[in-house]
Amino acid sequence: MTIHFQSFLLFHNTHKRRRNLPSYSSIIFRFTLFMFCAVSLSMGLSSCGQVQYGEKDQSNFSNTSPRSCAGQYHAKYITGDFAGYASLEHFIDKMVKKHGFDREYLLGLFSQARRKNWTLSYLAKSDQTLKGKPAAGGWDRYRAKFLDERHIDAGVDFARRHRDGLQRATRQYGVPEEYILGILAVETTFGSYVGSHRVLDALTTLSFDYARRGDYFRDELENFLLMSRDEGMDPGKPVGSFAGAMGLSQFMPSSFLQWAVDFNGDGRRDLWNAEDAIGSVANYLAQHGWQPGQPVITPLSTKKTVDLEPGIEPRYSLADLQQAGLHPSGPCTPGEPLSLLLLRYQNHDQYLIGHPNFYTITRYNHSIYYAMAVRELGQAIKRRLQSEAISYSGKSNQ
Ligand SMILES: [Ca+2]
Repeated sequence: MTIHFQSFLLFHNTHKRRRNLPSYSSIIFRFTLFMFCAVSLSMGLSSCGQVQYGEKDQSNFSNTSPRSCAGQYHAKYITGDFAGYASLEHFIDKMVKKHGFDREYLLGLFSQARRKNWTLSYLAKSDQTLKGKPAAGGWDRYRAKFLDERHIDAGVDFARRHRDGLQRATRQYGVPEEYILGILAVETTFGSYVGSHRVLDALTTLSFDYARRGDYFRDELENFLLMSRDEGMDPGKPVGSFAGAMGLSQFMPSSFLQWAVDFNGDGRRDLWNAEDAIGSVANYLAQHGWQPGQPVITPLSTKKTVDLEPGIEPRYSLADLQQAGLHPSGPCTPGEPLSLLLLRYQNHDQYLIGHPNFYTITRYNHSIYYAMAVRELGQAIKRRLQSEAISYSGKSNQ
């Protein structure tokens, strides 16, 4: 797109210097100029500006117009850290054929990408720690990272500044404010830390140097380039987590394409914007099955060893749990699929029922402790807001 536009300017300037040409030449010249502009425009659209999405993506972009690739990138071949990577060249071939990207634009872009070795070693360690059963005290340690005054204060401040957006999201998507707040708190402490790694570097490194999950990250890289083009974003600019998660809500590019919404109405989906992040989190939960007004967890009482296997998956009925000597402390809807949750404190274990809404939170991050921290932090922020509202109301009535 850049090249075509520059070519047009060069020609246009030439045209300005030829104003005194004879009329016949002028007609020929103007016709030539018209044809050149038409071809340039056509090439520009076909190379970069035309958005071609799969069926699944089309509905998500119905309210946005196609935009051009942003950024000044152009090269004839890949230089830099990824020079000579045949797998990257195949990827670029795919982006050109499947989505109509300009090859030289992508060659230039990936010549700027940097290989991040520490990302690879960090992910390899993360894979190892995922194996094995949760250790005693695991929930104490996880909970302590989030359930503190810093997160609660930040949540109260964020809720005050974005009260209208939170209320609108709850009305529109049926998700209570405290769960939106809980996710934004655990993900980035409301934007205090959204990551400092260039998404291009993270995803390119993980796509072509991390064999174990290369397929996954190549899909995310593909989605990242589509996202950047659609939103008119320079793909060399966004920063995020070491794995390419972006914005206050830490969406991966595939989640962005499917679930991000323009909630402040400025025509762009921007997860670094608080209001768009609020709407996008609510939309994500709603689309993953959030049931308004339904419970999330119910504590279980038990006095003997539990024989059932705990886990995220909702594979038990209420009768299954009761037969195993587990009794809910609150009402449960007969017939709903339930998860048996285990929280491992230092000195004891606690079992809870995870209702379908709990399972929905785990679709954001597949971890029982993550979803529990989201819930507890959201509840803590809600209680603080309520106590301050009562305090304020009491003062105003005096
Ligand atoms: Ca927006």
